[in-house]
Amino acid sequence: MAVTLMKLPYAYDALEPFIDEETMKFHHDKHHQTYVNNLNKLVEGTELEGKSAEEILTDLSAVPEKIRQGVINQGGGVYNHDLFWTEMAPEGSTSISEGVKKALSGNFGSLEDFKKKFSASAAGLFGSGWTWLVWDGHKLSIENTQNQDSPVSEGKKAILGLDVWEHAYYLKYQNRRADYIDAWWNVVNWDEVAERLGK
Ligand code: MN3
Repeated sequence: MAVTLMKLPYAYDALEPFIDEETMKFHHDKHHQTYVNNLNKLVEGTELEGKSAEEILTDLSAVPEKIRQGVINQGGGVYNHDLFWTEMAPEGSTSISEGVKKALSGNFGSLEDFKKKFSASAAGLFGSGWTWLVWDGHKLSIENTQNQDSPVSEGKKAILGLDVWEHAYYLKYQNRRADYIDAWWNVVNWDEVAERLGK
């Protein structure tokens, strides 16, 4: 079966006023859909057809060289956005567990320090890309990736991801990426972070 566009787990306006409805509609229905369509086109007729974006990205050496960069871009666009929608929730609907607090404090000093470091990393990313909290099997760290490059391709597990492409915020925040990042913290799905940390 071809890769399909994930359904949003909430309404388009559920993340207002932090992430606006119009941005959500364009971002999910247009941008994400395009990655889905393009990935399906790329893998059609290859042995990758029928695999999930995550499966494909986890083993890039199995991707024919001719389509590899395309698959990194389009497959990353599918997988990263699936994660992004899941990692957000309406304001106040989730809370930070003691376990998550402890894990983040242990690695970054305190929860506030973690947020500061993550935000600074996202604000400092030049061009288009993502900021991640990742688990490499030994420790948690914050890292940026360019374009749609995904931590899963480096054998890392994404715990939390923030899309800092301009399409993620430009309609509401224009050039004010820092304001978008500050607002986004209000809609982080901490239950999902706990779930991913626990595994
Ligand atoms: Mn995006």
